[in-house]
Amino acid sequence: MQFMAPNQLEENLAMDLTYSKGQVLSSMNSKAHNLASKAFIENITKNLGDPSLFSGTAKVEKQVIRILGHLFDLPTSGTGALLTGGSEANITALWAIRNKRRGKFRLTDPLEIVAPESVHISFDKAADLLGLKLVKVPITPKYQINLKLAEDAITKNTIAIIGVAGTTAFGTIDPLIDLNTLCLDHQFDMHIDAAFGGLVFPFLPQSKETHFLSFDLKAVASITVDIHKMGHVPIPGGGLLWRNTSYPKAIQFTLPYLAGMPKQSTITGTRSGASTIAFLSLWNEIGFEGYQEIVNSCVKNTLFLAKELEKRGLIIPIEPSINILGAKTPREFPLDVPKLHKKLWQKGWTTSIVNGCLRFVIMPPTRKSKLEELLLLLDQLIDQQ
Ligand code: 0PR
Repeated sequence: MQFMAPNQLEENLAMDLTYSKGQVLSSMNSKAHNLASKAFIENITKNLGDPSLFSGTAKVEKQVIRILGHLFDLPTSGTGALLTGGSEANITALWAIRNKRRGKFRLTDPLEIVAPESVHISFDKAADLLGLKLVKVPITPKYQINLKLAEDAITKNTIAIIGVAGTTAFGTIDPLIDLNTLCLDHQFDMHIDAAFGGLVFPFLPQSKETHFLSFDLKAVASITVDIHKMGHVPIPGGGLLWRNTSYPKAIQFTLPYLAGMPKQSTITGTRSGASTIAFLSLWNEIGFEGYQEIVNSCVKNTLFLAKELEKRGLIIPIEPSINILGAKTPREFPLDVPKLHKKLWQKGWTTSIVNGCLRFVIMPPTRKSKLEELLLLLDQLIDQQ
């Protein structure tokens, strides 16, 4: 039986946009580094779900956890897992915190998580799946959690606070040191969603001093850090780091029918090791300095775009600290944000609209020369009005 005309598959795939041109500015994923793609393709059948068959790949996962952990001062007692992405990592993190903490509560107590309004939708999914109440706290004009309101939102049923390092909207980072103090005062956990920012902030100058994205903050139970975003490996690749083994143990299942009776603390059973291997081979090749170079060039290009947009009369409400930028059009501007967004898409440039701003995510294929092309197009669009 044939479900499609023979050439339909090619036709359908030809409809997709591609990252390599550097015109996709709406995505946190991008074209993977060539070295990572090569390693990925060579290892597509590796399964982290069966460590007795793939004991070498299991070792690679441990090494990747150590590398990622090193960026955030993960203690030697720390551990982690490589997952499908930030959503799975965030859901898994809350699953572990819920199971670890729920013993102290009656079954009927609705357990609560306090989070900034800026959190990714994966926390709404996690709360729904895990039967948790997600209490969202308003954010400040700088797009960070409002600390006073966060404190007010805490109840006797609160089990954790979420901090975001690199918000989906504008790449901002919550005041982690203050959130840590709040958590220590009330004796509950903190989870940091650094799905995007986790492989950005550690490579910026003075990052540790400014942001303290680190397990040195004693309330931090876990950190999400994706390798398929700023890690430049093919999808799917997410990472979750845990301060110690008590968290994965709280969600641990033994597989008695597999050789070696492996224990799993992950949602999925079969788990591709390809992106994990791709990350290690890329890291072995380019290392900390290589990542630093990529990150700093993305951030430099973002600041260049911000400055040029401002020159053209657009408003940048939040000074970008990483490679995500939001821009507004003032009332008198010839094009409003939805119109600009639409016209750019028609010309093959994808952006998104967040909080009334045109949002640009500047990934490695979008070089400065590409941004100059975009600015030229913008000038033409303005002239045409
Ligand atoms: N945490 C943060 C801070 C995120 O920004 C995202 C994804 C996640 C968690 C979830 O990660 P996964 O998508 O890996 O599960 N943020 C992007 C977003 O929702 C994901 C994305 C990527 C969307 C590429 C579109 C796209 O083309 O905007």
